[in-house]
Amino acid sequence: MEHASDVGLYGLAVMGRNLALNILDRGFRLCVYNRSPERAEEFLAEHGAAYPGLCRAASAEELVAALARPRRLILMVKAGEAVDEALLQLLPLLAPGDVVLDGGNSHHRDTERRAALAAPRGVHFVGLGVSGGEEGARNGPSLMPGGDPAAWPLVRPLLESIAAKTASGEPCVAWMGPGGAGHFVKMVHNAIEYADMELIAEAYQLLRSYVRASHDEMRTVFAEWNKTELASYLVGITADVFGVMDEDGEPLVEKVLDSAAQKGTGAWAAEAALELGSPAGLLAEAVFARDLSALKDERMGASAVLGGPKAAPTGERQAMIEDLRRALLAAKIIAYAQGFQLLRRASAEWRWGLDLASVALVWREGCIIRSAFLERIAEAYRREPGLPNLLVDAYFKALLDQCMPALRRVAARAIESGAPAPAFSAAVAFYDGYRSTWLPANLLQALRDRFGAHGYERVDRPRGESFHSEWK
Ligand code: NBP
Repeated sequence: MEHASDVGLYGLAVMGRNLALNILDRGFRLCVYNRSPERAEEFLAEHGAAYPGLCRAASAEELVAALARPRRLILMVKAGEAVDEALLQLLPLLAPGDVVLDGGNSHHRDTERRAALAAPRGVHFVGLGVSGGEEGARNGPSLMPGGDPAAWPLVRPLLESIAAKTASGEPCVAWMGPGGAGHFVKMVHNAIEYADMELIAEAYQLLRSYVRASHDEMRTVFAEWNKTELASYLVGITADVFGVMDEDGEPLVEKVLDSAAQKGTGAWAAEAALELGSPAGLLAEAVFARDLSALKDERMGASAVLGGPKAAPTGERQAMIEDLRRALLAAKIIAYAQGFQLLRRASAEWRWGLDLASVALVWREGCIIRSAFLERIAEAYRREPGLPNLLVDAYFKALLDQCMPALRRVAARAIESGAPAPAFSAAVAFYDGYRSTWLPANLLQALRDRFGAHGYERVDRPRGESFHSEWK
């Protein structure tokens, strides 16, 4: 087994197992290791015969000894302490020039801390964003590597080989940047995924409650929307979900408890947006909407106490469905605009030099937010790499001109009829805020100066000059 393997994989839960098969299918010799030996034993028993290039290590020492140098070792363990424990175990065994890639959903700051731990040994630590769930890992994920740039040439052939490919054969992987850039981009991907899903859920709620569409109709509506600018993996699988019936013939989705979970990356993105001062209310609302849904028992109690409108809005059905399609498209553009604005802020703050066109291209296939729409985002950043916000790109501005009136109607109808649509509402608020030449922040500044002598700038003086007044 000595030095026989091209790649090592540490961690054989759902993602690790699927990634292992993907790596083997691309012709790499792979050595696998898992903390509990049963998982690795089972994996070898199941797949050893089909893949002669597969071997199993019984310890971290054996895993490291099995790898050709410079070693390429992917960690696919639970994000958090497990990554630290695995890295501390491996570091003393590794040599200068070896590369460790953390394929989990780690926080970008943890990645930077770990890279600093690995650097004195000459070991390159790469934060590798992996998207697409188990299906992506198996058939080709979207990959977002970042960290020590010296590692890129060493891992590029492997990552390009296992990544998802576009229709024209381009691999959905690109070097994101130094430090925690790869994991930060993956975190923003997840925040956009949360927003995409919440907007779809709000459209479903309104189709159900005020268009009173049947599940069969909703399946058709989403399948039709999937042929428009909304064409995407998530819209496609939404149509599928409406077509699945429970044993009693009722739509299965209605049997699912309305209490959503979250694993943390969406919340991290909202925290990063707050930290960097990058307005991302829609992305944050998508996380809070899950948190609110999880208060199921409290909501049940409050529904008996708090009043609100009951009447469903009326209107012509087809016109309302088309309004919902346009509202979904406009709000989706705004969600992506907030996500890319956050990436731009982070890149400027930490000097990552993120190529936003390249980020959009990497998400075109393999990941959960994959869609044709991302090609348009890439084009926008190719046209103008310094674009301040996607909303002002000519292509997206034209779509927003067509769709914003519908988004306003949908958000207003939702509010009037008492249907919570926080993401649609946040989308309108961001759009209007971003296009305002004047916001009431002058009063905020005056109040801050009144109670805390924070100072303020004046409209009739150059920026940067601070004034203080007696407001009493
Ligand atoms: P899990 O996140 O469920 O982690 C299980 C793996 O971590 C097992 O191999 C387990 O070993 C190992 N592990 C743990 Br727990 N503690 C350990 C420790 N102290 N030392 C060494 N190994 C330890 O696996 P997953 O769902 O395959 O996800 C892997 C990573 O990929 C996570 O960061 C996840 O967030 C990310 N991710 C997941 C998805 C998805 O769809 N599931 C998508 C994208 C990214 P054991 O067998 O001995 O317990």
